[in-house]
Amino acid sequence: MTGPPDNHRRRLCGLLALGSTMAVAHPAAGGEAAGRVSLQLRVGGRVQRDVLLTPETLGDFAKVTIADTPLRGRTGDALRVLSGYSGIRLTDLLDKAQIVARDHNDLKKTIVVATATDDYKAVFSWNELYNTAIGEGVYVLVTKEGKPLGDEEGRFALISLQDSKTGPRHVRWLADIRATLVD
Ligand SMILES: Nc1nc2c(c(=O)[nH]1)N[C@H]1C(S)=C(S)[C@@H](COP(=O)(O)O)O[C@H]1N2
Ligand SMILES: [Mo]
Repeated sequence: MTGPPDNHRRRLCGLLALGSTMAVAHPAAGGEAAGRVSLQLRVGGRVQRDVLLTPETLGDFAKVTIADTPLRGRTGDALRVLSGYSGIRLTDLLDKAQIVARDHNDLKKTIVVATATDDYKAVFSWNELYNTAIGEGVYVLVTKEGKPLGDEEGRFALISLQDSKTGPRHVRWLADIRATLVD
């Protein structure tokens, strides 16, 4: 009576171990992240000066502790909870870069596009960022548990905390933030 139950137990343990690994690993932690990890972030476009960030040069920007935030997909499905992050307010970065406004109404037709290395994009308007509560909740995530973000998110990611569906504007592998004047 030793053979089959032992085998069975071993197989069961294997499955349990596999299950628990899958529960903690992010879907993008494996092959999908290869070559996509954003090592730096450029803030540019229609600005006075480009701002270049690396994990070593977060410099004078204030790092804020981000409260636990449920990540919800486009259809409202609960994906996971973001926790342990710190971030820099997107408007702090834009203030440093200084969006160019030549005409009195230029800012009102300025959009800010956040782009990842896989070309995933999230779009904000100047009014949304500087003239609504949503803007107060848009952060570039820079650390998790006090360390640089892991490969599954790139060293930089973006989140819009006030969105009802936080998934779509959670930009992993964030590499570029660009101010643009719409036509
Ligand atoms: N760079 C990048 N970020 C992305 C995506 C993507 O394909 N590429 N997918 C988005 C979508 S559709 C959702 S719902 C969330 C899911 O969050 P998670 O994949 O980090 O769990 O990530 C978003 N961020
Ligand atoms: Mo999504």
